[in-house]
Amino acid sequence: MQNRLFKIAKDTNFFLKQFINRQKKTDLIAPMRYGLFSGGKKIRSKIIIDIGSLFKINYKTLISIGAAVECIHAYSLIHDDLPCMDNDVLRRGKPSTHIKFGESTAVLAGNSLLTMAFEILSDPKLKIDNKAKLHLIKKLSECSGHLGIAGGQFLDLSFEHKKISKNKIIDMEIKKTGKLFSFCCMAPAIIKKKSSKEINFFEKIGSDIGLLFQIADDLIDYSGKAKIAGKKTRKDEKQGKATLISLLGYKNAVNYSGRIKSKINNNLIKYGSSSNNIGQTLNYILKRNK
Ligand code: GRG
Repeated sequence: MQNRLFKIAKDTNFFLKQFINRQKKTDLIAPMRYGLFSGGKKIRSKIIIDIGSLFKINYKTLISIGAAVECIHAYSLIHDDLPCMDNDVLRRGKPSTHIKFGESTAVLAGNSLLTMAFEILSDPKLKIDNKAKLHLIKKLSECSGHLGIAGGQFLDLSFEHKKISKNKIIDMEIKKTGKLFSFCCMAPAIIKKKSSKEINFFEKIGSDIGLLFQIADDLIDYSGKAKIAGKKTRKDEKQGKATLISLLGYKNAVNYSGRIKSKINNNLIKYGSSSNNIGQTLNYILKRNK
């Protein structure tokens, strides 16, 4: 699993480096590269490859889609670390982008990465039928805006130091973290022009993976080591974050994540042994320590 993840990360980074190298040079490229390449597991690319293998989609096409998603992910982390958001000075064991390059540069590098995702998807070099391409662009924009990452981040910040119900926490986490995973799971079905029923099925699998991922992230914050995690831990409690651990307690949150994993695996049984890869990725997500 680890070797496969490294290979996918390497291929995604290679695609992104080539894409950026083809563009005219600007002073924002250094902070953009820092947000993209200063570590990062590229787990979202891995999920696109895993689900794409269920539909036998060409690896290079999937890597291009993964690269677009990783641009959105990198933007969201740069902005999440800003003083007006979660105010983090450390990311992936290194100074956050705004610490290294300054706040206004970090905002603009983040904006540029967000838009670069759509430059990648709309590139004529990406050999996907135009109708499917447009569908991908629409879904990725929806997952990134007020109905997705940005909306989830808004809820996350507005829930601080308040007593929030389980359903509201889940809704916030699905938006903040799950929507991008939904896109990763839907993208192969969209490329293959599957029915809206099948696309919705994968969208739901993605929100469950996002929830699993977020609980694992909260567990790292709760009990992980800052040196290994590459970021400060025990922050959620200090910042009064509404998380499933703060609501249910550590043990119940672990049990809940186990139930979500079984649910995802059961839903994918119908795809036979092709779903083994995504099963391994889920185990990795739950056991990860960074
Ligand atoms: C600022 C618009 C805006 C959104 C921020 C993504 C996000 C929303 C906030 C990040 C807060 C956070 C730590 C959420 C947990 C899930 C998450 C995105 C963890 C980091 O993702 P990894 O582990 O990161 O895939 P790497 O470093 O491997 O790329």
